Amino acid sequence: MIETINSSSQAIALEDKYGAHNYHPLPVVLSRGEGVYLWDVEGKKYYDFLSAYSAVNQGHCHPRIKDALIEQAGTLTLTSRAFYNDVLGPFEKYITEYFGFDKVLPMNTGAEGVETALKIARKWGYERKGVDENQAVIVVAENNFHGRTSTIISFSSDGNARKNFGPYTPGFVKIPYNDIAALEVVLQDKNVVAFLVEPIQGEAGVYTPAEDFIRNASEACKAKNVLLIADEIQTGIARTGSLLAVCGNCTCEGHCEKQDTYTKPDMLILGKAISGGFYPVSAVLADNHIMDVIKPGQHGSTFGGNPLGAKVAIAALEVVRDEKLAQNARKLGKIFRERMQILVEKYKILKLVRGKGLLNAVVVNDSPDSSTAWDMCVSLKDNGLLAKPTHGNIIRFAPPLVMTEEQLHDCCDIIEKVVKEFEK
Ligand code: IF1
Repeated sequence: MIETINSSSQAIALEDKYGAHNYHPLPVVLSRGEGVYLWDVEGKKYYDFLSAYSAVNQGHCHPRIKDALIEQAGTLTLTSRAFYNDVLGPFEKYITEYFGFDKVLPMNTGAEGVETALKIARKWGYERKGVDENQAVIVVAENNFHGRTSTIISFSSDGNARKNFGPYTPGFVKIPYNDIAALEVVLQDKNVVAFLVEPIQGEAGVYTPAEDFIRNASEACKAKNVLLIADEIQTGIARTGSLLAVCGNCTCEGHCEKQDTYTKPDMLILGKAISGGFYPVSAVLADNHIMDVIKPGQHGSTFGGNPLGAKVAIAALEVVRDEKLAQNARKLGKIFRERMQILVEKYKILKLVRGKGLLNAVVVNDSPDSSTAWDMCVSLKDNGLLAKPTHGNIIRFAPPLVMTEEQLHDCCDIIEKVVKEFEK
């Protein structure tokens, strides 16, 4: 029998009993979403300040993306790549022009996108750079987050994400994030084929590097014939106030390659918001000299490039451009950090605020082992705002990018009220 959910506690009990315990959710059970709002089973309304980890930048249930999904769902959903379909080609043209690359390889989840990029980089290393078989090395940053496959957790710094999942995939070296000198040292190894990096580290607590970090990393890699792979699964699609974090200070919602601000990675990994939260779609973008190392039978996925996901992704990207979400994220992000900075100065319980666009974090002035940030998030929830702590004492604030200025001020008032409560 399928149970009808009448209360939050009933839903929580079901998940607790029948679901694997691989998450520790905030005790709220959501049943509806629209724009920046979510509603729980009891009908209480919340501002969403997580955006499904930046997957719903366009807001919940965006009508334009919903229409695209419904129309395609009644037409053709999946063919596999054993045959062509009439949506994939137009999607591939659209997304490659949108981001300025020759080709795209479509997958489903973010982790699959990362795996795809790692495989392409290794193959490129052997076939184009001339690295000896099985000797390829990929450089990653400490405290990275790139997903949860066996290979990806092999180079994680997070003990909890790694422990007892070995043996680990070899071929990765770790350097401190935001450390060009350390990068230059490891690039001396001629077996290095790529540097995989988040332009801002999300999971690490929205750790923003020096302004010129990606630019300098790109130049260092170029000098050694090493591929720069940007994981923009979380930072991309207007989240940080530009179409991509690698766009730097450019606020246009499209591919413009303004030389003074844009750093073009050799491979770009996208996921999450390229489908606006409707359907898992991820993508790896690269130019021909890299992407062409992949031949039939060497990589793929049953669902990757399916017409339903492709239609949804086109609509989701159109929304980003037409609604000028990068500009809005930039404008609102500034206001948010200004308002949080006032709180940081006024209340001892807050240590600092950092971030870019609408990807921000507030560090709570307590030990990472304390429950303060969690308790604050529970109180925020009670006051109608949903956010989630990370690394114990950090609260990430990432609302949908369709938020208005008035709504943002309303949210900052809620946060201030809760901070005041905890100051006592
Ligand atoms: C979870 C954080 C966010 C990502 C980057 C790849 C992936 C992610 C830069 C993999 C995924 C997620 C997954 C999520 C928690 C989460 C997260 F808290 F870990 F840092 F977003 F803030 N690269 N990030 O951020 O994408 O395979 O999940 O589609 O529950 O594990 P995926």
